[in-house]
Amino acid sequence: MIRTLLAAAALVAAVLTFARVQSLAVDAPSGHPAGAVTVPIQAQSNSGQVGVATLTSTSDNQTQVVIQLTGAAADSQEPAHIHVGTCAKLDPKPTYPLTTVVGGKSTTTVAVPLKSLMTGGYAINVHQSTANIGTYVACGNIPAAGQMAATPEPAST
Ligand SMILES: [Cu+2]
Repeated sequence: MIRTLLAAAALVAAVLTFARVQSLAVDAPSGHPAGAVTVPIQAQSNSGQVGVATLTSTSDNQTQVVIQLTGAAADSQEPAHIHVGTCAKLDPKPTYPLTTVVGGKSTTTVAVPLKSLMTGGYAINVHQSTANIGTYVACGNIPAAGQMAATPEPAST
């Protein structure tokens, strides 16, 4: 009888311990980064400049933004920012400055988590030059997280 009770108590303890471990596992931050998002960049002002911006979550929860445009002159220097709004309706005041796009390329680490940018309320835009800052030559809307298609796992071969 005592032996049965002890066995039962041990079983309960084991179940509780297991439940606690499971709970901790759920509560702990997952080690997985938020991943990467590719934002298509479309030409504006008949610039002919198109490409992509790749947003990647860094290990310290910032966001690396890599812009790659074709159609930009090799010696072009084009200011770029993340703005509030969409390409159709942009707040002209930049929110997060990006490294100037030189010859179509720019890499910046922005001190904001990727998920905070993925609200559907931000766009990346590229200006013709410092002198012509009011002329937008390219723009892409950062999608809301809920709009992202799930990235399929690579098929095993
Ligand atoms: Cu801007």
